Amino acid sequence: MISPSHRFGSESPIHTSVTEYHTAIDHGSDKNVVNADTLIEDEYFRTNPKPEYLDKLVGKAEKFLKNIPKTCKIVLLTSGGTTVPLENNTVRFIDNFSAGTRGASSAEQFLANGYYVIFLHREFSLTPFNRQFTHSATTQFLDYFNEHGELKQDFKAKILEEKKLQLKYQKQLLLLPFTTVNQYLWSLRSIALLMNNKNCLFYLAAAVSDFYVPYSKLPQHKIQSSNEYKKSDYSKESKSASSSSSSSSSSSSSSSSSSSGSSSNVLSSGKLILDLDPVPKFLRRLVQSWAKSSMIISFKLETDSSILIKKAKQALKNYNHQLVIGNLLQTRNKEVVFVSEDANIKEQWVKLTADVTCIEALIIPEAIKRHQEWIATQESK
Ligand code: 9Z3
Repeated sequence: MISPSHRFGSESPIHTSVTEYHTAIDHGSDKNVVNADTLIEDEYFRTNPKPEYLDKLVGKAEKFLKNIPKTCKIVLLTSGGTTVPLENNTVRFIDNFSAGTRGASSAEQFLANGYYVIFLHREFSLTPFNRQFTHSATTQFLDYFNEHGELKQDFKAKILEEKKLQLKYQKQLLLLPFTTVNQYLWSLRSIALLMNNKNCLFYLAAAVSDFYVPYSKLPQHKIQSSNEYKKSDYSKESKSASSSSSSSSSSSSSSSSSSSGSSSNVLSSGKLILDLDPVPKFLRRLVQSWAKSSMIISFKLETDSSILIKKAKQALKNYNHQLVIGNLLQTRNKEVVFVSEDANIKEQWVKLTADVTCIEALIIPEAIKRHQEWIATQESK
């Protein structure tokens, strides 16, 4: 890790991929356990802690939004996959597939079309203008430079091209990070509440987990494999450690994977059983309350082509928003399908052509056209 004195850049960045130790609680106690059946969207925020850095993130969003002229269009664009930590001091987590290509490339297109962009993205995933250089399978960072530290001629033209764009749009773009699904949800809600008007568009390309471990069931420490360290030994040791420590943090029985109320259970065979809760349906809350005056575009990701359109239609019916863009994992870079709330409009496939090699260059103009049409219908109401 780079120490603060060696950090590049002036402003201190928000880091989302670190554990927030202050939120560790005693999961050995049944009083913290929340019944998943009764967990609705609002209860989620009561029972899953607000990220420590959230106020700072919201402050950045407020400052960015304050400087945007009233008539300008703004998009909140989400990108990358969310993680689901299995432990509070997170060693293991479940991840959702997404490199962030769709999001980063879409952001570039929105900027080119005059939109202001809040880019809520998975920390360290692809970002606009950098994306072609930072995650290359063939070129590592230092490969861009010669032995004198100068940029190699081969890369100069492309880097300059992207650098110019980055500078051109720097005032139009705000990058905000998330890592866990909890951080994503808190950030989405907070930013949505600031953007609830018809000039704002929500373009939800992030791959958000459908399952998670509620905070009330999250083991504090690394889940122990039963073979290498028995729970009874662990409890004994951790009790004596906590009684000799001045800290009031509760480490006595919470860390074991098999403690009461925990989401994970290591069987005597060594198998790990995970018990995940469904993530409450936030899209409904976004559409009906947080950003009810804005247009919302969600993405539907499937791997089975026979259910894609059906699932996209189902999402529209369930959440009542304006547009679902469906895509298959296997062909997501080549084609997508627009499924709209208007039953009279048939699904519209958008596919790469011989002269357009970036699918987002086709998706975004169509999305913007629909946003304009939607604004016009809102104004005529
Ligand atoms: C998408 O479907 C995105 O297009 C991809 C982009 C994740 C496929 P990459 O970042 O991939 O270019 O590598 N995003 C939405 C995925 C998602 O979680 N959708 C939920 C669902 O399908 C609804 S919010 O149920």
